[in-house]
Amino acid sequence: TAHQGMLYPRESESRQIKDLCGLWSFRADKSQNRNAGFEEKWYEQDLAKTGPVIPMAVPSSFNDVTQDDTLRTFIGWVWYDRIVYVPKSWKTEDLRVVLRFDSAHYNTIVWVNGQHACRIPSHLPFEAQVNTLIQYGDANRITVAVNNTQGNNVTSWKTDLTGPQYPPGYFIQTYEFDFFNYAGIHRLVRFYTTPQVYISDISVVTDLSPNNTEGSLQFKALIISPERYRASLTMKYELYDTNGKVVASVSGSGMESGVLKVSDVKPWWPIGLSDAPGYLYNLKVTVSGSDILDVYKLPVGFRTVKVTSTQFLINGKPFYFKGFNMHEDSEIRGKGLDLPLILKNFNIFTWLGGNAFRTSHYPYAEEIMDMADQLGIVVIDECPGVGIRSPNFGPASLSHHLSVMNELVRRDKNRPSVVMWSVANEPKSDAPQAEAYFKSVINHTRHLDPTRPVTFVGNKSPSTDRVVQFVDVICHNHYYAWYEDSGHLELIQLQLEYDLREWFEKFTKPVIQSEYGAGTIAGLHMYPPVMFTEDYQVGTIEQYFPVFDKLRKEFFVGELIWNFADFMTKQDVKRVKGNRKGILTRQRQPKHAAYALRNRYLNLSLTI
Ligand code: GCB
Repeated sequence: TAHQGMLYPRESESRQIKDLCGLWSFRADKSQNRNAGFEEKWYEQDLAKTGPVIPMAVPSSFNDVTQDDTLRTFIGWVWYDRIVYVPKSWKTEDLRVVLRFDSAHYNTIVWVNGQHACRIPSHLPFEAQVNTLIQYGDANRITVAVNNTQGNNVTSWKTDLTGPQYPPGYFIQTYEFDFFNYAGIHRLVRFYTTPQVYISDISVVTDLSPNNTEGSLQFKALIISPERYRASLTMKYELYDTNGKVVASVSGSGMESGVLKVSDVKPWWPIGLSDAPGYLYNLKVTVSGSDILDVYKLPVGFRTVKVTSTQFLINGKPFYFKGFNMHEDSEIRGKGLDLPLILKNFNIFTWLGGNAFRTSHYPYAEEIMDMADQLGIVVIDECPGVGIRSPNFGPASLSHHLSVMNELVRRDKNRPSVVMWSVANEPKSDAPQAEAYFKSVINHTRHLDPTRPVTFVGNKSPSTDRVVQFVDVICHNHYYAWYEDSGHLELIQLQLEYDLREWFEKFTKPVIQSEYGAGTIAGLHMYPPVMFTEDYQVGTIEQYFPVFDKLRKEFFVGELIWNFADFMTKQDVKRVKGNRKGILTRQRQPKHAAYALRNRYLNLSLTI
């Protein structure tokens, strides 16, 4: 059942939601061994009674909210709690009450009224049924402990560095990935209810006739029900168009799978390929006994994805990715969900003429994915495996990786925007152990979802790489005239064309330039261009374009610039208050390169 359940909480005739976001009480456990919270059982009473607390916003990263540097760089457990009233009306045998966290970074433990509710390692949604833990019509205390240190697959957590240069009990965490290790309760926290008989999961797979006029939707639902109801359940599946008209429906007793056919279907098209991109139907699933029991409405889009040796086809048409790598990152809230920011990002995105992004380097909030579905923006959905290298090709890391893929596919499998899975970013894919490791991860992902291509995003060369042989599309990162041949813009075209051709010639698979760019401090200018000026960023990307255009006619299917916006990183001599390769500043204002890219993207026809 790893691939089932955890549908996004949606209100319906049968489901209610109670939002638990807002200000919570908060404390970082700065005790010498970082373990006082567990030893003193802070979850057994109000956090404020066990020591001083500060208010903390949920959702938000905690790091940048205060003026306290020891909190910005804190390593270990932070504790949150709040009191919440649960309505008396929820006390009925017919109702399940579920406590849901959309995401917290990383290892998270939750208690309700001092009793353990759930524990989860990272990033993706987690939930627990809490009926027996709550007091109805009364106050309830929810306590959450979150730890920002990570398993040994990406970072190391060094404790008690000794020697004259460190104070006693000194902690540092080193990590290789190039974004700040923001932590906290990053996404929404809610109670939601379902009936005891409930729709736990729905999976859909769509298909289109060759001329895209007829659509079929295969569905599979997982209905959970107490034994006594099971024989008498009837399921109804109705497909609504955007005018609220039912265009197909089917029902039957105990029916958990089937097919809906739509003639004259409106396919889900990427932006730029149709006047009505991102067309979504609503699949309404109703479970009834003698009465209606549960109702869930799932947005669905009809589209197909197929990869040939030279093309990426959406609905049978060659698709060219023109877009961005992004990050969930902004001032003050760090990685915390922020709806105005999400809207601003998408408004800039469409203003720039983009049609695709990669969720570098972890799964993004479901609210972001919803927008991509609605706007017709194409997504490469990446799991949080950054820089995997030895010693992390072992069985423990592999099994963790497979279960993260289960969770990611479970969460995003029904999204038309998601056209490809990325299982990792820049692993050491030339290491001998990488071969068997990634063969397993990629095969596993294909098995979970046979309808979408699978890739990883790499930075090795065709002669040394051992993993590209398993992927459907080659995603290649390279920073010509930046990390090597620094300053030599005149080399980009030659090197880029040589590399891209070499990839294609060896593997005969379509190629995407999945990262390229140049660090740029907004406002710095110099001509002829030098590194870190806006002129150099424009000069860089302008060297890539002619090669992209030339190879598009052959096997090249997309360009994703690094990065949409500047973002925070750990402190490093190569970083100036974060990574400055954004074509926008961190405040989402355009650098000169944004205009250059906009000019290209708006004028680039999608068909060759
Ligand atoms: C990369 C990484 C990305 C970095 C970027 C850079 O290859 O995938 O996480 O931020 O390069 O700017 O160095």
